[in-house]
Amino acid sequence: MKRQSIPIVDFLRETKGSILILPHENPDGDALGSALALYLFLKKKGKNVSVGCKDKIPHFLDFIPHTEEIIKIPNGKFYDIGIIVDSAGFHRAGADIRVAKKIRIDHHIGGEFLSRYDYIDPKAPATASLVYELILAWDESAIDKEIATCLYTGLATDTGFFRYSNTNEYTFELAKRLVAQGADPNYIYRMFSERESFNKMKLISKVLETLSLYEEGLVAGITVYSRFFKETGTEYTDSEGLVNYPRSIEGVEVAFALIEKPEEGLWKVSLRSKESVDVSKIAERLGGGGHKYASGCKIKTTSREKALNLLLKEIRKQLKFQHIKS
Ligand SMILES: [Mn+2]
Repeated sequence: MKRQSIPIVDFLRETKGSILILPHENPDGDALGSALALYLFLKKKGKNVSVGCKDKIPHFLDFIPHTEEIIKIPNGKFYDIGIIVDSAGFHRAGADIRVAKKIRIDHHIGGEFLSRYDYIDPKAPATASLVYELILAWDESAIDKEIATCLYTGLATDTGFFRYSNTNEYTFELAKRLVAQGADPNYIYRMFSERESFNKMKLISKVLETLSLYEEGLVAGITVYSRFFKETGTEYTDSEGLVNYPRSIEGVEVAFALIEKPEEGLWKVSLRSKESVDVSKIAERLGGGGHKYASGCKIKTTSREKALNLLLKEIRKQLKFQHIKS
């Protein structure tokens, strides 16, 4: 472990102001795990701290300790300090936030620089690992079973339970420490992965009907029409992770999910790659961002055909650029 001096630690140690911690909208395991771990730690340190989220906590993450204490934003309140975690910028909170000082803790490449207390490391396997380093630099003895569970959830979910390319010696070292500090790997895996609803299975079956291959099988995609949610009694958050189905096909280098959001007049795009293609480049050209292997963006049109064509054009460019396709 690194054990370095981290500017945000000294800043938070001194402050008496109110702190609002923010995961990104449609939060994933890393965003919520990181936010709640930092929240529990700062509370132990006697800080005036809250966690705010625009969205309802998805069922597969509701086991993370203290999710019931998350407040709904925007709430019109003013905070001295806003800390956004696992996000490229403050806009990712998806709500108007009134804070005097903005700070970012994140492992995405690029993004906004908000203050000299930002703690950003694109080499970190998860934002949870940065929160762990922050706590380590301040007071390791404060880590209890609940904080370890939050951090392990962030680390495990962002590494696909230790399968993705951000899984390395450091990832396991951190996991080992968190298990020693009380995180239960089997419990967290079961809670996250094995509590699917019957309705979600029905949604998956509808979505798989839309599965298509492009570019001689190098690209695979699915479409999640908003009517699917109504037809199966599911909701938008149930579309999380479906992009892993096209990704798992042999020979596929780029996988995508097109998710219809008619109320916003757009299609949300999730992009995944397996080995060589940098999908963050594709997402960036469409106004989004993320990591080499996992990125996302939004395409402003209600037409699925237009969204698909625009997306395929950018995917093709990236395949050519990286000489995956001649
Ligand atoms: Mn993350």
